[in-house]
Amino acid sequence: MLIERLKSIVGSKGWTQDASELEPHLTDWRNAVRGQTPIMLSPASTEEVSKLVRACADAAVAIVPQGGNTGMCAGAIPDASGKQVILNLARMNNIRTVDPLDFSMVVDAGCVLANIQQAARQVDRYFPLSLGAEGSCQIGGNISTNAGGINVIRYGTTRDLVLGLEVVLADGRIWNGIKTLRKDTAGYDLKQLFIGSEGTLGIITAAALRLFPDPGNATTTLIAIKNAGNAVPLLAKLRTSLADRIEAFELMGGNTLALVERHIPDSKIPFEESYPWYVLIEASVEGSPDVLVNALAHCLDKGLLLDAVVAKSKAEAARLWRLRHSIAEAEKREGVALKHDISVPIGRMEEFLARAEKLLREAFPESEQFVFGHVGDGNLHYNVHLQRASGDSEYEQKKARITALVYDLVAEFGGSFSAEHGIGSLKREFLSRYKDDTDLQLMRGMKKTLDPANILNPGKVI
Ligand code: FAD
Ligand code: 2HG
Ligand code: ZN
Repeated sequence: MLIERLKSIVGSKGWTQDASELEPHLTDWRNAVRGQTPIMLSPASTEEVSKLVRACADAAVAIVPQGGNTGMCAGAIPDASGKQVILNLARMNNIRTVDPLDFSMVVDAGCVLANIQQAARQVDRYFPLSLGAEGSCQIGGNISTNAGGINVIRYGTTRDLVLGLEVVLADGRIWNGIKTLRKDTAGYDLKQLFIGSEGTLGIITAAALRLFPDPGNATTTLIAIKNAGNAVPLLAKLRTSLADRIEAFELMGGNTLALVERHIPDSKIPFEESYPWYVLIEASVEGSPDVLVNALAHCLDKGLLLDAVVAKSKAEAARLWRLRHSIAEAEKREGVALKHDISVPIGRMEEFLARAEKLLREAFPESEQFVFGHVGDGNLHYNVHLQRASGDSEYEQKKARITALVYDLVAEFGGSFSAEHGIGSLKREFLSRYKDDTDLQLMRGMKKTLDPANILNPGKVI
């Protein structure tokens, strides 16, 4: 009965029950989780989303919002019960308005991130959110996970780029918070509740986004460094010398880039010799490239860097960025990586890395760390590979102990066990372990208020 009602709301183009069409929507990008669903709904408008949610609320059936399904914590995958419906936003992909004078645009939630960047560029504006999955992730998914990516150091996380939202609430009401105001202190800032809530408090159907002047052709440089600790003073020096015009500052372990060379065709680290660590930077120094060259020379003199390659063309820059953006894919091809998307205070990064390495070497000598990430934001992907030498249960136990070791150390350093990927279903147990009781009580209270019947993405986050 409900299924027929849902089908009639979206019409024949808006649903599927076909097993092969459903297949890619039932498992996450990492193939860590597999779920089941009776139907996937693909509404074409906010009104359709509203009617679908009302119908599901009437029948007390759970809804799992899904964007590009590139999330790292399986938040967009239904559980195994076969009862939760998937609500996929892909058909809601209109750029509603782009206003270069207001430095803003309004887009449907299902717009693919790369298309949004392109639409901004067409009017000489810049939307800075950028990450490896930008060709397939959707802005609704980015907002729901408060995605980070490579440009946070200059422009902030997704939260800082959202001016307004339109959200369908758990009872089907449409909350219209689409505004492009920079200043608005009239009451609580409700949009903040939905940003980073991973589909558990409402379904985002549209967003007003903040645009920036196009920084033009930035200069891309790959720098070799001796140890990860040098990245921090290197960044400090470059930020001051370049008047903060660093757009991206990404750290990559030598073994991590070697993994990319091994698995990704036509990828090559552009140095004659191998170095222990690399930093990829993007600096908007168009018109005054000497500033960068001089700053790099100074860092060389101070022993902060070993070697550097400045991209001489857009194609060369793209090849360097391809190395960085292929890491997740290379790790996937290599096999199971224990992912730890952590953040620690930037000033204590070196100390954290030294302690973590020592603890892991002593307790799990057979493990290897693949460390990379957005070091300028204090956010590292501290991924650990463990050969499956032992039986299944021993292997699983070891994985859990490694994760506990990393997260306990992160907690000791006052960091976060989830810097930019969210909680989804994969990190729920850690939320209750590492969050304060008052945090958890407030979060549960919000969930109860906004979704009292628990139909929005149950089993995720909280
Ligand atoms: P999905 O995976 O479909 O969904 C993610 C969560 O949001 C789920 O809980 C889902 O229910 C919810 N959701 C989706 N759409 C909506 C909506 N409209 N309303 C309400 N809830 C919704 N992340 C980073 O932060 N930084 C990176 O650098 C980064 N790099 C990546 C590189 C690769 C190669 C890959 C595969 C992923 C990467 N990610 C990164 C993970 C990142 O979270 C996602 O790529 C992206 O933000 C998720 O968007 P999505 O549309 O795929 O969302
Ligand atoms: C990245 O920065 C993504 O490339 C993915 O956040 C991180 O695969 C990972 O661990
Ligand atoms: Zn990342």
